[in-house]
Order: sequence, then structure tokens, then C-alpha cells
Amino acid sequence: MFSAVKEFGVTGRAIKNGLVTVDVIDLRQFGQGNYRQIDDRPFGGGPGMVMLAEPIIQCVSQLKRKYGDEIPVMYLSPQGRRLEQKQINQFSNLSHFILLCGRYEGVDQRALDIIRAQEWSIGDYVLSGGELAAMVLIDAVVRQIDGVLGNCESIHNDSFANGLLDCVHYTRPQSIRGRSIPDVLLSGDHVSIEQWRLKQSISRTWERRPDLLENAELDEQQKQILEEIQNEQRVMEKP
Ligand code: 4GY
Repeated sequence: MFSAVKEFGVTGRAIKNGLVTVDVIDLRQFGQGNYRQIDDRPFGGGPGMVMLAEPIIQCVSQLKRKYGDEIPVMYLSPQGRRLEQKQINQFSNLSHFILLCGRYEGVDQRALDIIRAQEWSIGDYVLSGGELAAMVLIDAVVRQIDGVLGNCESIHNDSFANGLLDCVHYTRPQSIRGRSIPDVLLSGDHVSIEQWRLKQSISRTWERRPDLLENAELDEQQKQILEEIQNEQRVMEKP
């Protein structure tokens, strides 16, 4: 599964350039008995299987011997704390971390306690396994590492970093089925274009995600633009 991040796109290139490593470990290596078992039936009954504690504890112990006792372990599950860009940026400053991917009904709680796993969620929906969530985290973290994004890519990435949604984008042709693009984008006036984009960005955030604006640290220019937008809206609402 992990070839998606290891071989393709921004993350694939970062790995090829030696800026980051992603090692995938098959827990089966630490499985029990001839069948290399890593799951068993749940105490208390019910459907599905639960991942055994011992293979996970042994695997994490091996990694702690290699990378040090302090290496963070993150378990991806819907019960975890919601991941946000802020956390992603913090993770990108760590030298190493372990992502534990669950399957079936999840992991024996004692394993999570013993390995002192942090529990993180990528959103309020249920996946069949932790791997896709882990890849979401990896992708988001890797693109924050210095040198991973090229100059062109990184400018664009500013959007969420400032707590605002991205502005609209247009490319050629200039007209599609009678729909043109805002004149300012053709003006060649880069200061006006930047102002227009910022206003776009703020008004979209105000319309679609007002919750983001409550936490965003806006500078004076941004605050002024937000007031402008709110006033314009009040005028529109007048009967
Ligand atoms: N949502 N955020 C998520 C998830 C799958 C059974 C425990 C999520 O992070 N992970 O849905 N994970 C389950 C599958 C074991 C993880």
C-alpha cells in the first residue's frame, strides 16, 4: 500500500532525494506461533478480531532500541485527537516517529498503554485500516520539510499556513463557455492581484469556514479586509 507515498509525487521525490525515509514494517514478523498470528477474538465476545498486544510491543521495543526510548508512537484511529496543520508542522520537526496502523476492530488497549501511543484521527469517518490515515499524515508532514517543495510549489502552500482557505484559481483559456475571469488577473498589476487574492481568500474563509477565522491571527491588513467583507454583506442583506 505504501508505494503510493514511497514512489509517487512530492513524497516519492523527497524519499529519492534522501530528505526523508519511510520504513514499512510488517507486524507479521513479530507474529505468534506457526501461523505468525497477530490477532485474536475479543474478550467479552462480539464480532471481529483484536490485534494482539505482544507483536506490537515487541516491534516498538525493537524500534526504541534503534532510535531511542523517546521516539513518539502515534496510533491512527477515529478515537484520536483531530489532526490539524499545527500538529503536522510540529511532527515535521521530529527526527523520527512511529506510526502504528490498526486493522480489524483495533488494538488491545494494554499495548497502546505500554508503548505510550498518542492517538490521532484524520477525521470523523471510519476507514478499514490505519494505513491510509498514516499515509495522509506522512504526505502532510513530508511536504513541510525544508527542501521538499520546489520554489513554485511552496509559495502556494502558504494558504493553510496562515489559517485561511486558498483563493480561487484560473488558467487558460481566458473564456470558457462564455465565462471569463476577473479583469484584475489580466491587469499585470501584481500588488492589486495579491490584494484581490487575499480578499478572495478571506471572503471564502468567512463564507465556508467561519470557525477558522475565529482562531486565525490576522494582521491589520487582513482584519481590515474582513471588516470590508462583513460590511459588504450587511449592505447586501438590507431589504
Ligand atoms: N478516521 N483517523 C482513522 C481510521 C481505521 C480499525 C483502528 C481515522 O485515523 N485513523 O478510521 N482508522 C481504524 C481501523 C483499527 C483504526
